[in-house]
Amino acid sequence: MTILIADDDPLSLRRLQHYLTAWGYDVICAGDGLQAWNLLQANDDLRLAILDWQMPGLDGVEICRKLRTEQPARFIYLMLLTSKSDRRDIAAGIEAGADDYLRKPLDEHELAVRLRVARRIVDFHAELIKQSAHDALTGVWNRKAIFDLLHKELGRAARANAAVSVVMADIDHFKSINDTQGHQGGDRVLRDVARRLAACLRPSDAVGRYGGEEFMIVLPGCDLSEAAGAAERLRREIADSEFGSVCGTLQVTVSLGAASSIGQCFDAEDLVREADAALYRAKRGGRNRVEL
Ligand code: GH3
Ligand code: MG
Ligand code: MG
Ligand code: MG
Repeated sequence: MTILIADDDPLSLRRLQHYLTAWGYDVICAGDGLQAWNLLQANDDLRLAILDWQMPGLDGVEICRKLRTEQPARFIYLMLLTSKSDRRDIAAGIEAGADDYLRKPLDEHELAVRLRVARRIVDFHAELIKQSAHDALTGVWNRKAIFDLLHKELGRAARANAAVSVVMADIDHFKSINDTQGHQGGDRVLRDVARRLAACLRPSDAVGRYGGEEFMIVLPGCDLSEAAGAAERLRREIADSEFGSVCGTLQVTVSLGAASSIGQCFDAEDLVREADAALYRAKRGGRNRVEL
């Protein structure tokens, strides 16, 4: 975990850095408030910052207030570092958006226990974020998360004049799998299919559960023929696998439809609609196949 620390007093900064690195944290240092602000903007995945109250340019309280008002949806745990002990000052710091404060001169034990509180909240938040983006049954991205990802990739691709492809994959005759295996057996097949699809993809690709037994795969940088190749690889992986069930092994197949954004200004919904139409053709054409 990375912590941003900001203090205009080099000695105090070095002391804080010393403790934190000794406890295994990665530390980013800022020597004044403006530098701290710029580092906060450049590293939007920072989850914890310790900011000296009094710094030239932008002070710690101003940073807290600016972050909370300008980026209210951003999660970051903020600790103020201060020699102020007046209760009204402390309350003002917390009112500005700080989560906690540390008194100067820094006490090692107090730092350790307050950091423990911070970690509990930061880790809990990270777990909530993770759960809210993943499908509980299969562990792949959920529908909202995979759509968000597609929006992001399309934006990036438009700026870089690159392609993004979408593959929709739907398990064939899944209702009869449920009918013969029971709902729990069907769930197991869903989990296995998701795992195998994910294992077949490159790290830059992503798979999400679009609905019931339908998966959406986002392939950044892939044109339509590369997407067709990827979809065929996925089809074969599922068709060639043996799926465990209570009564021996089970054959499962998927039908897939692919569409690509290249050369056209598709928005996410259009692209998914295209891929869905191709999937429909794959079903009509006999299932266990890929259509474009
Ligand atoms: P096709 O080849 O045309 O896709 O036929 P199908 O039977 O796969 O498609 P259909 O849409 O008719 O049925 C999908 C079934 O998936 C119906 C629904 O009960 C089941 N299903 C949806 N979500 C879940 C789930 O989370 N667990 C289980 N076990 N079944 C689910
Ligand atoms: Mg200072
Ligand atoms: Mg189906
Ligand atoms: Mg379906």
